[in-house]
Amino acid sequence: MKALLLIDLQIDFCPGGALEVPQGDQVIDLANQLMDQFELVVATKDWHPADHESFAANHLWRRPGDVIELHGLEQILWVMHCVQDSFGSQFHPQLQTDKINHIVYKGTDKEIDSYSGFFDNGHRQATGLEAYLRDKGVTELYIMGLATDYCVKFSVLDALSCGFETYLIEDGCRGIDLTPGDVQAAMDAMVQKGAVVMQSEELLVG
Ligand code: VGL
Ligand code: ZN
Repeated sequence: MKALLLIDLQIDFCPGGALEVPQGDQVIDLANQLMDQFELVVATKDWHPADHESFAANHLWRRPGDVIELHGLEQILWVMHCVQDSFGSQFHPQLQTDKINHIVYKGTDKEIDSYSGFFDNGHRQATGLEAYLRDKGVTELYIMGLATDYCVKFSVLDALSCGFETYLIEDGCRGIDLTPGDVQAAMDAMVQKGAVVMQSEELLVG
């Protein structure tokens, strides 16, 4: 059984959003097309409380991009984004959400960030995504979304360590590249751990 996993296709990660990923909106149409090719579609939502400690605004004198130690983990500070129930936390308005079977919420604990859709950044708590996929009999995961160098990367790495056959749909992803080269390094890291990089057309033809 195969499933499509859409990572964080939310307004805040698209141009005009709080934490915009360049060209993030360009993958929405692709997601809509790909969803028709899958029996099971799961989407993640970055879903932070307003007092989340990954937000620079919640630390005196800190600015976005600063790196701090947060409860024992290195943490990049971000602008406030994807606050639970806020406008920016919604899926991109063009995303055909009726085709999504299940939504996984992550980053809900204010003390720890969660780039991956599977576990928080300290691997302390599971989101329930792995259990859900196993229950559905999923063995192959096709992953796309935002952002390549954060939430896509860590979701792919966790998918691999959970034992899923993991495909990264490259043209369905866009990255932040906070430091130029981050996206390439993320791609290399995913491939090195066993992810298969592919293009959407390989799923759309035929
Ligand atoms: C993300 C930074 C902070 C992402 C989420 O979706 O890649 N990046 N929160
Ligand atoms: Zn976040």
